[in-house]
This record gives sequence, structure tokens and C-alpha cells, in this order.
Amino acid sequence: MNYIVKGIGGFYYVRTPEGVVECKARGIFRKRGITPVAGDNVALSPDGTMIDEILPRKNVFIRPPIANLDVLFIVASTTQPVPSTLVLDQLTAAAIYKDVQPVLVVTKADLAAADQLAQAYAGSGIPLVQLHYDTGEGLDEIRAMIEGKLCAFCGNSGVGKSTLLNALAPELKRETGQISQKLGRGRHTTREVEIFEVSGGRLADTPGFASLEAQKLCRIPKEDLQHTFPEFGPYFGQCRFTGCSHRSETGCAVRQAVEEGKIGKTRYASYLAMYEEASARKEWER
Ligand SMILES: Nc1nc2c(ncn2[C@@H]2O[C@H](COP(=O)(O)OP(=O)(O)OP(=O)(O)O)[C@@H](O)[C@H]2O)c(=O)[nH]1
Ligand SMILES: [Mg+2]
Ligand SMILES: [Zn+2]
Repeated sequence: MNYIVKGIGGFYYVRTPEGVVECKARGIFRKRGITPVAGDNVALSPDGTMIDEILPRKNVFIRPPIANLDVLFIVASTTQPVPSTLVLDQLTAAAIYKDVQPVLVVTKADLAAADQLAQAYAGSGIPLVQLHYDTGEGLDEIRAMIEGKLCAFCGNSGVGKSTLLNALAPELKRETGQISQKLGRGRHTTREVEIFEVSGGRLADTPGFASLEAQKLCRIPKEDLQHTFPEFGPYFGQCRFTGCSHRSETGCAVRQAVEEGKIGKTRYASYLAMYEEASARKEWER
């Protein structure tokens, strides 16, 4: 199967059984408002220089631009930059909404304790892997999740996405960046999405983003939000009112589970914030 590994300035690099070839896309895609992205399965013209067809997508993300994802590795560092559980929850929710398995990956546990993050996601149903490069802890777990899948990293600039890719596949020698002392975050060392064949699967390195962009990953209608928090599942149907939004209604089983410590406080706070954000969205933004 041919798929796009990278697109730059109107050129696409397509992996074929004969190797990677440089192609352009037919004008018809632009007319239809379709942009080919990394991960797209494509059919090429007989001479192998044109993308003739984009095969049906399982899913597509605008930022990072990638299609047909199976697994999204959401990379968070314990510090530099400091993680935001709201941003992480927006990302996990977006993944689930688009039928992608989210996996949280915690880096820089050598610089600050990772317990807070680990605690916030205990019982969430979202897998969390802690990395320790000195012992290699966590790497085999990640390798096992990549096998046979199309995966991508996402997360703020400087969290260590390219560093992790290098640990998994040292031969790639990906460029990594210094953290700005002033801003405490990275400086967008990686510029394009690019897919590599790693550990029997495919893994995309992506440019980091600023926190504000996380909610642009996808807009989830407020009614659907509850289904993007796996740990709410067991309580559906137990609220006093049908159609409960799990905010301030009396007899809400989800809120009671939060009070009893069965659902994480930061997770629930993210749900409320995302619900507010979705409610405030204008019709034309939905
Ligand atoms: N101490 C420590 N430093 C790390 C760890 N992981 C990454 N770093 C450092 O963090 C800095 C940024 O790492 P990158 O891998 O370039 O980050 P990135 O997520 O690819 O950033 P962008 O490409 O800008 O999105 C580099 O100096 C890495 O050496 C870690 O687990 N511990
Ligand atoms: Mg990078
Ligand atoms: Zn409820």
C-alpha cells in the first residue's frame, strides 16, 4: 500500500513498495477542498509522479495534519514545559472522539515527580506510560503499542517527542531542541509531520503546538463530550434525570462518583470546562 510520509510545499513523499517517491497532487483535490496529509493511503498515476486518488480515511486531524491514525501518543513532561491537565484531557477526548486510542506518555521524570500526573489518570481508562531513559523503563511498552499500527506524537513543543523517537529508533537521528530558559518550553524544533517505520509499525513525529491550539484539534459537541471520558461510562443511566449533563443536576451519578473519589477531580474539572466551551461556541463554529 502507498501512503504519504510527508508533505512539504505542494510536494508529497509517498512510500511505495519500491521506496519513497516525490509526487504532486492532482488539481482536483484542491477544487474539492481536500488536502492530502501524511498517513493518507493513495493511488499514484502510472508514471508514479502524481497522486491520483486518496483512499477513504478512517479519520483525519487538521493539527497535526495526519490521517488514518490508530494510536495518539500524547506526550507530557513533568516540567519544562509544565503540563496542563485541561490540555491533555482535550487531546485524549479528541482522540477518542475520532476513534483513536490515546496513550499518555510522561517524560522528564528525572527532573520532577510524575506522581501527580499518574494520579490524575489513575482509573481514567487512559493508559499512561512513564519514561526513564536511564533505565529504559517504558520503552518496551511503547514499542508493543506501535506494532502494526499508525501512531503519532502530539504535545507541546519541548516535551520530548523527537527525543523519544530517537530512543525508539536511534538510526533516525532526529533533531531535538533546547528548552528556552526564558519561556521554559521548546522552540518548535520539528517543523513537519513525518512518518517513520519503527518497531513493526509506523510512527509520526510532529511539530509541537502551543497550549491554546489543543482545543482546535477537533470540536466535540457538548452532548458527545461525556462519551470521550471513559471513566464516566459505568455511571450512565444511573443519574436521576435522563439527559443529565453531569454538571449541577441533583442526583447525578457521575458527580457523586467524583465526590467519592472514583473519578479524578482534574478530569471532571476538564469535562466542565470543555462543556462550557462547547456551549459558548457559535453555531457557525460547530
Ligand atoms: N532531563 C530530560 N530531558 C529531556 C527528556 N526528554 C527530552 N528532554 C530534553 O528536552 C528538550 C526538548 O526535546 P525535543 O525532543 O526536541 O522536544 P519535542 O517535543 O520534539 O519539541 P518540538 O520538536 O519543538 O515540538 C531536549 O533538550 C531534550 O534533550 C527527559 O526525559 N529528561
Ligand atoms: Mg521535535
Ligand atoms: Zn449525571
